[in-house]
Amino acid sequence: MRKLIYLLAVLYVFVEQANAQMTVRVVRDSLFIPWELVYGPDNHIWFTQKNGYICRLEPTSGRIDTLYNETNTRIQSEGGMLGLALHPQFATQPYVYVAYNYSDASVYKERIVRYTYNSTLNALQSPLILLDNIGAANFHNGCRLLIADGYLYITTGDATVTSNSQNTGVINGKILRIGLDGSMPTDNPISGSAVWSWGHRNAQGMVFANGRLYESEHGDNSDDEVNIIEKGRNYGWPSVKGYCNTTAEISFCADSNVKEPLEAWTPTLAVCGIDYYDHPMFPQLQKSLLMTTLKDSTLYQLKLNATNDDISAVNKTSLSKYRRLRDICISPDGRIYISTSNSASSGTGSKIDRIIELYDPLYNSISTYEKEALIIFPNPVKDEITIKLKSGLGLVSYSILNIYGQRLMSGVLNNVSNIIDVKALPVGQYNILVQDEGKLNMSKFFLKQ
Ligand SMILES: [Ca+2]
Ligand SMILES: [Ca+2]
Repeated sequence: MRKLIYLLAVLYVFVEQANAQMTVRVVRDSLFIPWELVYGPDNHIWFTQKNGYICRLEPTSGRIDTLYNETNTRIQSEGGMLGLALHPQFATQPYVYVAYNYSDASVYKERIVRYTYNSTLNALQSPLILLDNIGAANFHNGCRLLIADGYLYITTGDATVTSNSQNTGVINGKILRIGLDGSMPTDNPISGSAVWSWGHRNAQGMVFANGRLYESEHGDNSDDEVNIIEKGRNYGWPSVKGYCNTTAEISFCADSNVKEPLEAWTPTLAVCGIDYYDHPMFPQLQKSLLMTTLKDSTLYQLKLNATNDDISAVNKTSLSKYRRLRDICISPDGRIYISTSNSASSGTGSKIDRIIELYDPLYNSISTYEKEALIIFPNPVKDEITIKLKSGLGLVSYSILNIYGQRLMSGVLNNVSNIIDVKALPVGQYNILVQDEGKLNMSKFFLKQ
C-alpha cells in the first residue's frame, strides 16, 4: 500500500477548482482566527475565535451572535482559545465544550471548560472546568475537541517538551478521553488516566466517521500525518516521524506498539482541521476526509478505500486566495465551510479572517415539489417515524444524518406514507433528507427520545 500511496502522491492532480460547479462565497469577514467550526443542530455554525470569543454564525445572512467572552483566555503565539464541541443531545443537554490557554501565576496552561447555552438569553453561562492544568507553551498546544461514542476526545500538544509524548504519566502529547461530565472513563487504557493514545506531537484535526477516529497531526521538519486513532496505541513522536522506515524507527515500532499513519507528507503542509464528506452535492468528494492546510492553503480530499482504513487517492483544491486554512465543517445539506487563519497571532493587528462556503449553486435549484410535500411525525419520536409525501413522485430516497452530518440510516421511500423504525438511533437531534434521484429537495430536523 505504501508504494501505491507513493505513486498516488507522485500523480497528484492539481485542480484549480474541484469542478466547475464548486463556488466559493465569503459568509463573513473581519474575524480573528476562527479556530474551530462546528455545524450545530440549529443550522448555525458554532465557533471559537482565538481571542476568547465563542460565537454562533447564521450562514445565510452572515449574522453573528457573540455568546461568551472568556476573559481568562491568554494569547501567546499558537495559544489562545482553541477547540469547541457541542453535546450530541444538545436539545436537552445544551452544553458547549471549549479549550483555551490561560496564565496561572505566569505559568502558561490549558484547560477544558463546559458552558451551558441559555437559548432565552442567547448566551453561554455557568462555566464548569472539566480538565485543568494541561501544560502549554508558545507552540504545540493541540487542542482539537471532538465528541464521539459519548466521550470527549481532546488532542494535547507536546508543548515543545518532546519527551512528554512518550511519557504516559503526563497528559501532553496525547489524545485524551473523558466523560461528558468530566468523569474518568473506566475503560481507558491506563486506569485512572485520561490518556487514550500517545506519541503525538501536535494534533490539529479530528473526526469520527465509519466507526473510526481519524486525526491530523503536524510533523516537525518532515512528515505531517493523518492517522486512525486506536485505544492504547503509540503514534511514535519523537522517536518515529511518519512511517517506520529507518533502522532505528523499525526497531522502536516493533517494541512499542506503534501505529503508522495512513499518509505522511514531506515537505510538510501544516495539516489542520478535518471532516468527513459523504453528501451528493459534490459526488466527487463522497466517502472522503476533507482536510484544511495552513501552509499549503489547499483543501485536501483524502478518498478512503472500501474498508475506510486507508487513503486510496488524494486530490487538491487550491484556495490560495484565502491563504492559511484553519478548520472545516459540513452542513447536513452538503455545504462545506472553511475558516482562515491570517490575522496576526498576537491579536494586536486587524482582524482579517473569514469563514467561506463551498457549494454548488445549481444543486438545490431543481426542485420537483413544494416544501409542504414533506411531513414527518411524530416529532419528537421514540420508535417509528412516519414520512408523508405528495403523491405522484418518482423514486425518492431518504437519509438520516446526525448533527455532524454523518449518515446513520438511508433507504428508498415507495409510498405516500412511509413508516421508518428509528428505535436503534441514539437519543439526540437528527436531520432527515428526502431526495429525488440524487437532487436534494427537502430536509427536516427531528428529535429522537
Ligand atoms: Ca506518528
Ligand atoms: Ca519515518
